Amino acid sequence: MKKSSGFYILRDNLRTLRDTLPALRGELLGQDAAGHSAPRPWREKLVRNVLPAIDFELPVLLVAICGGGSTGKSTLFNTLAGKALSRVGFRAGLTARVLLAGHPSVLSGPGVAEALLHRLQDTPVRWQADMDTTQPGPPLYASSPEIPPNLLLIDTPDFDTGEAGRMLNRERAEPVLRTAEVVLYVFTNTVYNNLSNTRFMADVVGGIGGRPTILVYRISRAAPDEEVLEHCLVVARKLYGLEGNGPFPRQVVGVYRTPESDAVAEGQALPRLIPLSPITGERSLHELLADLDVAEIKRHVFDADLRSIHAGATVELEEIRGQVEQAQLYRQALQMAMAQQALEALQAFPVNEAVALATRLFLESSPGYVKFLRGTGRVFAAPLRGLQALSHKVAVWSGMEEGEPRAQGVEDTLSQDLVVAANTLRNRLMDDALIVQVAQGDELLKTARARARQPVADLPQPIIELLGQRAYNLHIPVPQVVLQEQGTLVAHDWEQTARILRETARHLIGLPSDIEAELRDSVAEFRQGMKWQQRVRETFFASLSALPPLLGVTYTLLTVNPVAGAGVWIPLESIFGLNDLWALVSIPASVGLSEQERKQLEQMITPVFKLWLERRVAAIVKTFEGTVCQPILGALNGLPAPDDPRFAEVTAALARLYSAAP
Ligand SMILES: Nc1nc2c(ncn2[C@@H]2O[C@H](COP(=O)(O)OP(=O)(O)O)[C@@H](O)[C@H]2O)c(=O)[nH]1
Ligand SMILES: [Mg+2]
Repeated sequence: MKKSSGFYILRDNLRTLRDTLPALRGELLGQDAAGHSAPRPWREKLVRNVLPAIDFELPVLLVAICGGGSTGKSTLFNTLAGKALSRVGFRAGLTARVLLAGHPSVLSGPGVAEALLHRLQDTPVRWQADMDTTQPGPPLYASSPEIPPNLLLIDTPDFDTGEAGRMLNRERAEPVLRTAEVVLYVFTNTVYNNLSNTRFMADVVGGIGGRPTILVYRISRAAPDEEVLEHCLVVARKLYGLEGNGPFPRQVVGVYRTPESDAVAEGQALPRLIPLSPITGERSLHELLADLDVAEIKRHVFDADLRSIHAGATVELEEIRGQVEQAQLYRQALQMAMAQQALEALQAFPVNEAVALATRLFLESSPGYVKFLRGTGRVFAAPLRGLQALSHKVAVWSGMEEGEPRAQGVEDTLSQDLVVAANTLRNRLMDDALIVQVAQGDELLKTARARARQPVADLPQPIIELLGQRAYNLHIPVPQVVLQEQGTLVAHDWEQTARILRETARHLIGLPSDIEAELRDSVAEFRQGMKWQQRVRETFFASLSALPPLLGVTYTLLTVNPVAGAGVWIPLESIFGLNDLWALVSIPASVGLSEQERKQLEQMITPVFKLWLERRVAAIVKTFEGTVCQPILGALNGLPAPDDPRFAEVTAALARLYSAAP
């Protein structure tokens, strides 16, 4: 049973290669394109040569009995089958066609025989009577429980019988002999040294990398074993083209002698096979056949095919993996492009609300503020009401509450900017490479470099273009499936997208309520961290209350070195993996903040602003994903991921194929 497990491993590995790689390729190119692509030579070999001999529920070997005319092949065949399936007789060339016999569990229908003999012209037909074998025709098959289940036994026409000047039977026998995985060579004392026969046999057995052979030598009982063995050695070495003296070639797996017997000729007895040589041991032919290691023999027979399958499949696996990794890189670049485009759209967006929220939260938690208000006498006895009043004022700035009517213009500008950004994004997607700007240390840059370092044949590589000291343009090649979607991109429905973007713009204005709790925590944290000397002076709050309406914001991408000045620089590097991204919140000089106050303002605003921006960019990216980028994302989502378990399966299948076929 241990031996058959080797067969199942081989079979399953080959099935994995047959099914999994084309499946991955199909998902990668789209089934249509994959269906039209040229078949790979390694797959042709696998499907046409190797699998027909292996893709069975049970391990089966094709064992062909062959030899010259009237050597007793059919008699041996019948003996092993335990049935008179093949017609025997003294007439040379009596067997005129191929006859297969197998255990009923293997040969219940023509399927297995057909598959194993797929290289023959005719499909096998069921055997009816022993006379059938004397008439030319398609191969016959019959079942017999006596035959070991691990093999299909084949009786073949003589290869040395002539008829009308042609080796007619040889033509009938040769294809099946070349298909056979084990050869049982029967020869008699009269022909053992026959040059023509051994030449033909050498050609046949040596044909597929030297197939295993069992020798059956019919010779008089009078001949001593040593001499019989000597003859067999001569035949064996000739079969495998070995010169001079030496041991049996390793391909010879058994040697038997069978005595001439009138009882056999008269049909009164079965031929007796006597094991010779240590190779055979004491095993009967039946035992030896049942003992054959199917997987090992198949690996041996198909060695050349398995090697080229291994090589071809390895190349294809690497190609597919390369394409999948490239698609992954493209996906990441697309995320970045969407985020960048979202930021562009937000540039004209008033940041006041974010700053206003920060201010409000800060003030609400400030005992100093209460003191300040008290000092001015404004909230003398009613600090709470005063706080509420200020909250309202801030809320109005931020657009959370209706105060002065909010400028309709903001919404229009924003939705206009969003349409422009969406269009720019769409145009970027139509290019033959997706170009994104990144800074030194960006994850995407690292991934692109890694991909460029391991180029895959025929696959365009990412191009890394140095823009400035720390900035790069990445040209990310467009995956095949995305190229196929470019037609859909051209046909984009802008009216619908504009509608969705307008809706998005409406929701972007105002503060998302869910971030307030998060912000409150960060303000509390900020306060706790403040030292006595840094305690905010009351005047700071006074200035803050006048600040928000005066603030403006600009974003600067890839700014190398923000210079301190009238503005507040907010690093945004944690957002969407964008590096070296800064937002410059400009503060008019008239506000008159001291350096310390500016610093405090910066500390206060930074978390609010980051969160504010993050939520907005995320909302816009989501809209892009649902509109302009939708066809591309749909195509990308159908692709295998780099960590798809099937890659590991194929890799393991290849490793097991290789370790056994080094
Ligand atoms: N004397 C003798 N005759 C045999 C022996 N084996 C087969 N025969 C006879 O030889 C003739 C040819 O045998 P067959 O099995 O048809 O040979 P094939 O042409 O190789 O298939 C038949 O009449 C057999 O009965 C044997 O061991 N001794
Ligand atoms: Mg015969």
